Amino acid sequence: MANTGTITAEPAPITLDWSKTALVIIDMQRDFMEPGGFGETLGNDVSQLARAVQPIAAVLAAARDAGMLVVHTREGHLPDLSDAPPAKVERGAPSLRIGDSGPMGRILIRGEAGHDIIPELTPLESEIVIDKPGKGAFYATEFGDILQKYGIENLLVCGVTTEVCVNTTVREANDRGYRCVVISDGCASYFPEFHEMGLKMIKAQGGIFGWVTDSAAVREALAD
Ligand code: TIU
Repeated sequence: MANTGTITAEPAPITLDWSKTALVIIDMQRDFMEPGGFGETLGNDVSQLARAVQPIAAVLAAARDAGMLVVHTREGHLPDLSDAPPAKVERGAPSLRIGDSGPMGRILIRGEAGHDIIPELTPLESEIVIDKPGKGAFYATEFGDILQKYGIENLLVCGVTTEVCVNTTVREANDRGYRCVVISDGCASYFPEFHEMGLKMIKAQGGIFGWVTDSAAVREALAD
């Protein structure tokens, strides 16, 4: 594999040094993807997210083959809820609140079955897993330090949901100087229109937050 590759993307193609690039997979957890988890307690149709799994699995396999740094994130809270702001726990009228017991254990709590990454995308022992209490991967985590340690300048970003944790993380990363390339078919939302607009917001105005590509274009660039 060449050290650099050019990904077809919008608003323009982007050439990346693979040794300075990480694949970041956001919150592909049972709590968002499966019935009985946090996503469904908020009133969402979780089946909307399934379409992102296969494209992510394909990019993950290619990234592993290429020896790329892979980072998985998980949204969730400590069992005593000490890292869960009341403003988050008390929000809205969910069927179960964060910390309540559900069919996959306590909702959005670290160590519970619902907090696990789905089996199709289980991290390898060698891969990094960032546990985050917020929507963005940088807030109150070691994510920034780890990217710096590995000399990362570019992020290939996918996961769920497009307009919430993916967009928040991309905005945080963009302000910190990372080039973010978002994999459109590797993201999904409970609201298809938010998915579409969430991607448009990233690539508009000459790529105000980053670039948008798809899983086939990433695999093609990695295979070159
Ligand atoms: N509700 C929703 O769309 N998303 C979240 O609460 N978290 C993530 O996006 N991971």
